[in-house]
Amino acid sequence: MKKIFITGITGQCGSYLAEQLLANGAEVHGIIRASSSFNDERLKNIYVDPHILDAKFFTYYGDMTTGGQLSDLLNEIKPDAIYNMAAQSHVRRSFDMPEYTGEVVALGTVRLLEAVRKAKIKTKIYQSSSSEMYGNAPAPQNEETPFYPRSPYAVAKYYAHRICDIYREGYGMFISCGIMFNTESPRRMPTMVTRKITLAVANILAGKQNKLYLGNLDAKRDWSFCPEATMAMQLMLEQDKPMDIVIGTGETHSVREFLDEAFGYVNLDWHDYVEIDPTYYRPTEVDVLCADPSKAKKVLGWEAKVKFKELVRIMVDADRKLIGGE
Ligand code: F7E
Repeated sequence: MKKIFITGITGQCGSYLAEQLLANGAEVHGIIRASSSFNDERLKNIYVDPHILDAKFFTYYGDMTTGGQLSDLLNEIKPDAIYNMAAQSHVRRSFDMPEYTGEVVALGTVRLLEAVRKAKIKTKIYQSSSSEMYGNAPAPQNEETPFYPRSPYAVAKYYAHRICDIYREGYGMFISCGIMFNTESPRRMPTMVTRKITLAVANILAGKQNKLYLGNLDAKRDWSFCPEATMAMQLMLEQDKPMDIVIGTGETHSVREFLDEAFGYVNLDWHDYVEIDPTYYRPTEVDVLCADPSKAKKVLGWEAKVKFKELVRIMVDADRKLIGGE
């Protein structure tokens, strides 16, 4: 049985990954940040009491801002594979918390790599890199496109991406980086633009909200369905050699188009509800992200099946069910 260690297991992608790995018979271990409020809502489908005999799911309190505990845990668990999904992943917020973002995203990654190196564990590592690292490099972006990070988050992800490359080459470690374009689902954080919109649609229909305040509607993103993207991550670690691979749909759509699709689906006109609040603008914005996922198709045989329209509908339907008042 494979033992897997996941950082960021309480996040959107981390929780799907844990579910899929458990379903495939793996033993899954993950760290959860200590907090006075519950932050493990996304794990409710897979939680089991660790005392039961055949328990295969274990969580520990831990944080990417402290290295010693990561070392202790890895020495104890000795995982066959590690998925580094932990991040302060909100780009706008990274401008308000640049130091903390660097601490978790950049230094957190090197702490993890050092813990593995010092423990001398033979393990495969998956690093969640981000398409934000491309900044305004012309679309479509692929593995050869140069990076121009434009936010504290993106530059921290860039550090993490490069340090993985250095450890891979310098120490012969198996580290694969998925350059992930935006991944969305009903588990998306409600402050990310897609979920903010689909929750607003549900709340408006239920008579609980009458305005939606947004920032830049012209930005274009390549939005894929998170549980499909997490399958690609697993395929990356099934390869014989480590590599970097772009994961996305190959389509790009603006925030405005997302509004058209989400509100149009329930016969509402978003112009009646949306107002612009400049506080949501970013000091430096990334205009167009669009994956060229040809390497993923060629090497992993992976291709996004859920495309834009279906994704929007999945999210609207889920939020209507959540909010009620259908
Ligand atoms: O913004 C615009 C905003 O916050 C998308 C993270 O997973 O993907 C994600 O980063 C676009 C931006 O995601 C609002 O200016 C307009 O252009 O949903 P988002 P993101 O910044 O693309 C990458 C790949 C990651 O790695 C990140 O971790 O939408 N926008 N109005 C808004 N965005 C937000 N959040 N809120 C608004 O009101």
